[in-house]
Amino acid sequence: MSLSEQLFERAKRVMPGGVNSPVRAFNAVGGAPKFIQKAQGAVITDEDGVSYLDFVNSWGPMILGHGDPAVRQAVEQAVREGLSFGAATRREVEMAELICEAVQPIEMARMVNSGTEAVMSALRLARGFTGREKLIKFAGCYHGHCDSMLVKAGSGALTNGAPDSAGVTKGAAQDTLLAEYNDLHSVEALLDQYPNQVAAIIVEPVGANMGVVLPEAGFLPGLRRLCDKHGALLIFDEVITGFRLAFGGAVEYFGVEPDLVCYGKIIGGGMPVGAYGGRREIMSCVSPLGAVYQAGTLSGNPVAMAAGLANLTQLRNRPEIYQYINRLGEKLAQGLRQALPGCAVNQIGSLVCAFFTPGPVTDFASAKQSDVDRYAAYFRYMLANGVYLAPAQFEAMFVSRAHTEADIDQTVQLARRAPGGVTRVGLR
Ligand code: HOZ
Repeated sequence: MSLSEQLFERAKRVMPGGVNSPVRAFNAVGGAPKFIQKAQGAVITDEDGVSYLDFVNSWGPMILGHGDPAVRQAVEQAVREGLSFGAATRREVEMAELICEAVQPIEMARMVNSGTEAVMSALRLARGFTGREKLIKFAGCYHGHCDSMLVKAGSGALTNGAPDSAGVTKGAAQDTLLAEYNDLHSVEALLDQYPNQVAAIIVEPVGANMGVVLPEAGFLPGLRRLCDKHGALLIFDEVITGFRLAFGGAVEYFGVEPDLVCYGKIIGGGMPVGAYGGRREIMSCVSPLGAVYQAGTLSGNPVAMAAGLANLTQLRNRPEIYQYINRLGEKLAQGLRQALPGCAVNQIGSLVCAFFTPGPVTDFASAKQSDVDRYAAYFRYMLANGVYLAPAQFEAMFVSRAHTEADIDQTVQLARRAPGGVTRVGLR
């Protein structure tokens, strides 16, 4: 038994499914999860000393790759100064300034500890600001595990067959209205059906938790227009796209201004963190300025802020990093399109996803057409040959600055020989 397998046996006795986040259990792809001991650059190494080219990248935040020297140095310095004070610090001011500078519509931001917290808080704020109760979300979009968002949710909820989670009360879910991604008519119909009742439309500007699903031209501007017409707020969940598609995230990339933006791990360079922000008028409703309560001892934690600042500052100062990772993302997608015939490969910037269906994949329904057993066979082959992909179809591949052209070539070559690959068509 490998050390990973031994750890998994121990873990299953004391942790649900042996993991602290469902997708890590490898239920969707089979086999025991790899227990990761360390990572450097584009490579992660498991407890058995086996190394893999990493396309998970902690689900997004390692845009610079693992173990970036400046991030490590900043964390070491912060640790020497103190782990947590539960009091205001310089670094959280710098982080809020950086976010406001990066993303035009954000005039004020509040730090929290995860994307889930950011979304939960932004939704409460939208309701407090508008005095309305209903929310529109899109089938297949994942916004963390707060109750009102666990309705037709993507990511691990979808992978594990629980897009509508047990334990969510009717009361918590009844104000969540479901629309179809890339379908403005479905949004408009809900706004018409519930006049003056919708507080906010929340969307992943790029769907990245049902695989990667791109917004069609006109979809995001259309949401902006509908929000303006009906007096609802537009919330971008940029947990995946923030600071990745561009320094200003999807807001900059698509040129559409939401009212509120949510961030998670992406602003922490690998540390647990999140933030939400928006126009001053709206953010002024947050306590202690306003009546919408939200708080947290670890919010703005100095070590998390240090890691995030070191990460984001490099991204701000070196725009060529975006050109590089976006070019590699495109190269990877082009390679996979040839390597995996009959698969729809969606890509935007450094986010890539191969669906085992001819596609096109444009929404939740078309994403679910993917043959997840074929994905699992493909995943297992890639893993056995040293490439670590997301252990579920409905996730993204993340390219980082640490990946090289040769890494991409090697990955594509391997995919050609994998089950489903061009040299293995018909074999499983
Ligand atoms: N929700 C994450 C994927 N979109 C998975 C988190 C994790 O397992 O670390």
